[in-house]
Amino acid sequence: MRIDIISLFPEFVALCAGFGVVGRAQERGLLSIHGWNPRDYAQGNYRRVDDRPFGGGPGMVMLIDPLRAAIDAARAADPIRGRVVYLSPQGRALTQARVRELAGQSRIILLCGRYEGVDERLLAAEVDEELSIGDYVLSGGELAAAVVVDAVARLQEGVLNDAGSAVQDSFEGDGLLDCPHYTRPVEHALGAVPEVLLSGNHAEIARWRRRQALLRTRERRPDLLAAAGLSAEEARWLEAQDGTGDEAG
Ligand code: 9WO
Repeated sequence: MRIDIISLFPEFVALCAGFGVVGRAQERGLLSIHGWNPRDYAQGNYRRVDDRPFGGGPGMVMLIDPLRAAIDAARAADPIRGRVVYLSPQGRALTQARVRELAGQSRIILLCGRYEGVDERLLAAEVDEELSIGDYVLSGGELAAAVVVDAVARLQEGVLNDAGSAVQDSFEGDGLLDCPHYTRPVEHALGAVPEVLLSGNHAEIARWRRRQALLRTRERRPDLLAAAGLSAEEARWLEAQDGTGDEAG
């Protein structure tokens, strides 16, 4: 997969993608990231990329032409069309389902704004999809773009060493939050590992994990529970739990 980043700080996004699983994806040639800086396509000695908003008010608005030239340059570098995705708080919510859909593309072009935003005419003409990573405002789209790159990269075939780990993620498999995880040592000053996980009884372990996931999802994200498709037996079991924590069993 090829990802192009249109940004005044394209190296920043690339740096975010340089470590761990995503860095390895690049080393293995499963992912290539290319940055395009509108400043390089801006005119005049000052290479302006922004100007004051019509109608007045605080902040600056990114100019159409340097952004369009940067997008054109990215397009000219590869014949794959690639969807242009703009990261902004006004976008549709990024979900794991949308991540999976993006991960299936052979190319995406991520457009990062700065200042107060981008001239609406550029967005209308060039942007195929506007995405938000959450209901908060950042100082630019770059961190949101890095989130998209990370989420999409780890789903590329061959990136995760264990093929099962992507489907076991929260949201990906059963629509529930993940269960708790434990590793060595069994006994620690901070507590013991739950007995069931040491039992070797895989059916019991699976049931315990599922129930832990149900408890946490009800506690932390009740909104997800409705869509998770509980069996009648599970719903009854959950109903009978008092809701005072994750440790019921
Ligand atoms: C800046 C500003 C300055 C003065 C008055 C009003 C203002 N609004 C903004 C603003 O919202 N700037 C945005 C910064 C413009 C688009 C890029 N920026 C951005 C993207 N901030 N947060 C995101 C983002 C992207 C995806 N998901 C969550 C947040």
